[in-house]
Amino acid sequence: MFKNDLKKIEQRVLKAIKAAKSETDLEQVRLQHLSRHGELAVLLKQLKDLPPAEKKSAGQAANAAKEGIETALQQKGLSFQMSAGVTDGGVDVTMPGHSFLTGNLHPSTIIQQELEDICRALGFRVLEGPDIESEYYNFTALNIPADHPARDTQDTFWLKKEGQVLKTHTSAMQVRALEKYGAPLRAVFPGRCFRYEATDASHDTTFYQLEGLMVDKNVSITHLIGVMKELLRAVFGKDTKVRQRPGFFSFVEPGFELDISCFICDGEGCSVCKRTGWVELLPCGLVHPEVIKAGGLDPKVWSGFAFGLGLTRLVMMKYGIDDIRLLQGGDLRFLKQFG
Ligand code: FA5
Repeated sequence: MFKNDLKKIEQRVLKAIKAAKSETDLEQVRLQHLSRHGELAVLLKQLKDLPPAEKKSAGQAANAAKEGIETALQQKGLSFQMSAGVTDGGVDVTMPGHSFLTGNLHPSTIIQQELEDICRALGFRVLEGPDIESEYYNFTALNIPADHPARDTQDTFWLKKEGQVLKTHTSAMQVRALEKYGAPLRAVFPGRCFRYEATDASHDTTFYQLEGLMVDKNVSITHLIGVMKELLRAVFGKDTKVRQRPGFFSFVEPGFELDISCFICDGEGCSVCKRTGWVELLPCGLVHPEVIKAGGLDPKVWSGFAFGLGLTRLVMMKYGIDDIRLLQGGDLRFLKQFG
């Protein structure tokens, strides 16, 4: 009996809600059916007099009916508000929202962070150096003699202030780090480098390198090759085709150039690899005793390896970017594809 009455009232109220043509109508329905003296309230008062066996399920049915009615009221109310917004100059809630321009990381930053994580896992600490560097740390401390062509204005942006340059390579951090932390040391220095040179598909005047330096007792080429292989495998997710050639840098002895097979053309030859199929990526070698000395350490006790990874070139290989200049071009259509 109770449930039958409840059902009838519920149907009546839902019908009235449906038929309401305005918010005033809706309010009328609310007052008439749902106020303290409305028929629903009157019926609910009978709940307490029901036999105990019926009370529980009757109570549940009453709650469900109340919830159904409240939801219907809310929805109908919302539909009035929405159509009012569309027609009376208020907020049109059916309009698509404004899209906000959100930034994303630059591909070089993404790869730099990835490399930093890999190096940390190999026990290297990450250090940063200044962009404006002294001639001493950039050249002299690295055993680069005063008449070395690398100091030539062709390659270096000299600053007006005597003895100051825009860092030409991250190797400039080697002696700074040795002076500060001593040995044993395992550190990487990501950083921006600047060179006064003509640009092409694989050369820019500003680019990034990631330098690695390990100084300890009895460090050998085996350590160097092991770390290089691990680094490349972690970056590319597979063994990468590499070739090793002798390379000359005043601050390493012996020195090597580690090239990787060009990812842009699959080693076939393109403008990025200058038709050779190989990209110069990872020059490295054993730290020259003069550098160890400049760092305040005894080269008879300490030895080490260093590498200077071409981070920007690595970004090109990883993402298949065939012109380095795109990376600094500031074109959002290009930059938005990453991150
Ligand atoms: C150096 O800068 C040495 N400091 C590397 C080094 C470190 C050797 C430690 C030994 C031990 P290099 O000038 O070859 O070397 O540059 C290193 C890498 O930086 C290159 O292989 C290349 O990947 C990248 N690179 C050099 N010049 C440019 C440029 N203009 N634009 C983009 N990438 C460049």
